[in-house]
Amino acid sequence: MKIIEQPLKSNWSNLVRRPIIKEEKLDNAVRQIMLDVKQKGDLAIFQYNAKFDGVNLDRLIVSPKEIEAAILTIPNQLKAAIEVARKNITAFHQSQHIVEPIVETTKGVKCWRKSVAIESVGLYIPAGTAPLFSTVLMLGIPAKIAGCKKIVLCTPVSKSGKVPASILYTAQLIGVDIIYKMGGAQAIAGLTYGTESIQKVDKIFGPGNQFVAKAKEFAQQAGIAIDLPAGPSELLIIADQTAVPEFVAADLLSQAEHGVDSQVILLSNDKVMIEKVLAEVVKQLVDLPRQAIAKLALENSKVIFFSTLEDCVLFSNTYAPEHLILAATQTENLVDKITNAGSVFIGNYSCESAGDYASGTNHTLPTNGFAKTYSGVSLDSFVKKITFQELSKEGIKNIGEAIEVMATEEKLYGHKNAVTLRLNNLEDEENK
Ligand code: HSO
Ligand code: ZN
Repeated sequence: MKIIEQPLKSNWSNLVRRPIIKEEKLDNAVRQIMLDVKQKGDLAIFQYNAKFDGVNLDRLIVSPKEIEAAILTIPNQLKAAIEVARKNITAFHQSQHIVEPIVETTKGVKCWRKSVAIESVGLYIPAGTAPLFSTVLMLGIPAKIAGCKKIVLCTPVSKSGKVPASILYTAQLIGVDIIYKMGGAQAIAGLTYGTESIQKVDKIFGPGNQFVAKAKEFAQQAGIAIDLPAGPSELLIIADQTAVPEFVAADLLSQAEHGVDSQVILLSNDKVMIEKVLAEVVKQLVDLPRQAIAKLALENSKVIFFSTLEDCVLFSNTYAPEHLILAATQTENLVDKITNAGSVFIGNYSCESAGDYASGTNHTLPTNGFAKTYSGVSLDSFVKKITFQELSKEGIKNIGEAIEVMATEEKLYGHKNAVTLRLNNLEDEENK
């Protein structure tokens, strides 16, 4: 990992830049996949599944028998672990269900807002080198709490044609309606346009590789909502002299093992701490089964020394990390200064893995600097909020004149008339 000392503010914009992905080729390839699926439906999906995943299927939908068989293979210990996560994720997301009050803004003018579930949602679950069944919990639980009527899931399958048992188990546990065997851009295309066997959805959720992320962009252009613009996963750690080097190194590696394009960044105001953490990284890396991936990710990563913790937080705000760990004991002061981050882990015992799996917060978070403007997935992601208003006779009398004056100023006499007619009508009524 590259160590940088006290970089000048003028250089920060270079340091926060993420590796650039070559766009043009990707754009053309994904555009073609979207078009093929739109025109040829299931046939195109089967063909792309064969081409990219090397699997020849005769149906896309997972059968009830396959699900039953998968459930039987799940050990009790794993079931119990999933239950711990399910309970906490449910509790946290349930608490986001807030019924807003009816507000009488002026006597006779009542306004309120209600959350209504998005009708159908599609969850993309990456499989590949690591089947992320935890993402089924993170997306499926809030979808259920929100009351989405149709929840479908898609995930790529390997040559065996089987969906990992942990994904099937978790999907049935939280009540997913249909599971499709398809991944990559073709899966997003299927959810966007619908095919003979795939139901088109209103909103698509979930992380994925560059192809999936690009396809979600196209889906958006086709009028389907998406959760977040996705990019490779990131972790930034701010460690002071009270951090525990073993913990910090383990956290950096936990994120680095996700993919070769993962980014991990360590900021510290203590040079000795930096040395200890780096030594630990080398030590712990040897025992990681995914060390080849983690090593490559570490090559992209940075260690930066700042003389103050304030500068560490300022830099972090400029970087806007997906995950931020404050590996320190006196954290209150720092927490207040955080303005950009997807999810924050406070103190030496709050590892990112806790939020990745079981503490209750969502692990679908904004990457690539989008934490400056976007929030992670939550209950809100599965609803839209409709505003309502009801004006009584008294209400329109109270604000009518203001509307007339404003509409006149905008030269929109039609708008003004809609009020004037009612006010005149009320006056006639009163004079009878
Ligand atoms: N750190 C990942 C989520 C994840 N980790 C799933 C393990 N499984 C992106 O936030
Ligand atoms: Zn993770």
